[in-house]
Amino acid sequence: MIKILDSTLREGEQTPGVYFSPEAKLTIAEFLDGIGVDIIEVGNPAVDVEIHKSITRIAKAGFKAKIGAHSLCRIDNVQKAIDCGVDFLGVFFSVSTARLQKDYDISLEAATDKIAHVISHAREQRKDLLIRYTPEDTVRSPIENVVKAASAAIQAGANIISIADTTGYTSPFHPQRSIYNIVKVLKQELAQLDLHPQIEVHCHNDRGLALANALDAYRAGADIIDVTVMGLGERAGIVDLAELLINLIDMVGEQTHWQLNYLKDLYDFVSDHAHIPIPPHHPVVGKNAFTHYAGVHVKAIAKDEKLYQSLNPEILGLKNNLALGMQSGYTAVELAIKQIGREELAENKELVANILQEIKVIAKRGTPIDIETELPEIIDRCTIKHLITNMMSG
Ligand code: HCA
Ligand code: CU
Repeated sequence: MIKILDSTLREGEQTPGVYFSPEAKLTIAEFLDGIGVDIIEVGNPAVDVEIHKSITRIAKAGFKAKIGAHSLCRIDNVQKAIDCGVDFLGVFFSVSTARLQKDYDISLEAATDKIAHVISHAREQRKDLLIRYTPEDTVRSPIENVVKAASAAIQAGANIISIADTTGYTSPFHPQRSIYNIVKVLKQELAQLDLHPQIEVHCHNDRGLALANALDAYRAGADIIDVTVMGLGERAGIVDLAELLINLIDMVGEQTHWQLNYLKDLYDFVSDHAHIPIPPHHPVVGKNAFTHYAGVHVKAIAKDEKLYQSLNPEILGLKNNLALGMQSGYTAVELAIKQIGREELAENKELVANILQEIKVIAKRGTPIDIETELPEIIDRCTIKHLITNMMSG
């Protein structure tokens, strides 16, 4: 079964301006654990003492999920992570030609020795630790460098190799840049050395293809996929948790264990604490994700919601709903009137038509019309007008 690593508390906190307090971090971890995420990457303890404390606290909280720390490829950093009592350690060090030359100024051999040295240190201390090695910017690195570094890491004790698309470079539609091929080739090359690590993928969204690439990697046999809530992360972020799960439930071909009904509350919580609104049209958890608006749509879904919905909102603990505005038709007004408990008025065709006309005028202000608070006022105004007109004509 595919595993999910959520990095909202690590990669997500690398979104400019985002800070999650220790309490918020614990609540987010609780939600993620409830959803059934396999690994929660909480942060890098070397960044700040508060992060160190949060990782330690979450690692001790007794979650089902494995709790992880992120670390530079340095003994002192790795030691800090181990001291937090984590189940999972992620060590990253790039072996791309450009990075080795321009950033680190070391040879591939020296890099490989360093990776092996740091990972052996971690392994010696904790036999049960899940250790991931990420050759950062994997997808723009020569495959021979990746194989060399990955095999050294595995021999030193790493269980997982992560293919990082650090800059959102891969594409399912570009054979030379497909993560599908990279997963296949890396697995093959390592298998030839009799090495069989779990393969993880970390896809950035710079080209808007993070989700497509993650699913492409899944098809190629990746074992673990990285996500964040709202796709938060550096620059354009990474794969969005809700979007990934909603696609995987159709792809895995067996019953999944994910509790999707927690997603909406988790997203609202993260959005509040990150001070980043969820776009209304965001798939799955956006305010409009199950809202029907135009006349033709509302008329059809009144008969069968599947006519304009391929997802079932109930699996998310949600319901579909209506919007009112310029695009609305008669049925929407009837349904909205019933929704606020004024069924008796829905029979009055002339009144409903007047309400629709008024809604179309109000819609020109360009913001949504709230059914619960505004519709009653609109009804009152129209009812009075309606009475006056009837009195005058009577
Ligand atoms: C980073 C870069 C990283 C690392 C991923 C990993 C990436 O912010 O440190 O360690 O698995 O995108 O390559 O997020
Ligand atoms: Cu990243």
